[in-house]
Amino acid sequence: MALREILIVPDPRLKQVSQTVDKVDDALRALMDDMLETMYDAPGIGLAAIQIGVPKRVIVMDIAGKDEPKAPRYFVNPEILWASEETAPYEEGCLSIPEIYDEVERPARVKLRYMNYQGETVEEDAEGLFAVCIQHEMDHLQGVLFIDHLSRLKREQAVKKVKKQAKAA
Ligand code: K1U
Ligand code: ZN
Repeated sequence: MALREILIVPDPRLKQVSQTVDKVDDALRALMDDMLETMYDAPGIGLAAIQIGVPKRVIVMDIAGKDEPKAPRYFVNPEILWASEETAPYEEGCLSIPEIYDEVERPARVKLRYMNYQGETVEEDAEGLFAVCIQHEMDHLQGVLFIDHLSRLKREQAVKKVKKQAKAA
């Protein structure tokens, strides 16, 4: 397993649309292992492959609380089959947009289909933080960042702040 570098805005690779995965094989599992290690190290609760520069439709996640055992999850070629009309707000963050947090409104519940670490197709309902995180990560697969859901002013301010942090580092 290896730690990978997380891309930071305004890296243009973050705007790429990721490609469908053909099959879950050992090479893909090695990528998912690296992603999980990188996510835990950051630390974060989710990571899309494009955030480490790999344009594949792959997501890792662990939304277990800090006093709970680790609960890694893997999503290959995730699809949203259904989204609730009811929405819910959540103060989101992103490892590619360090130190910026803002409220995003998304469907409160979604029904998903994806392939897991073993390559099995799974259908599952998501709500709460799971629903927020999977929608945030699936946006990454389309080249969409949570700041794209904010006003142009807030988005530009966020990118400016991140650029300033990078210069100061
Ligand atoms: O960059 C990412 O996509 C990961 C992102 C996921 C996310 C967080 C909040 C709402 C939606 C999606 C993060 O993990 S940001 C860091 C974070 O939320 C966190 C870090 C340490 C402990 C708990 C949370
Ligand atoms: Zn993100």
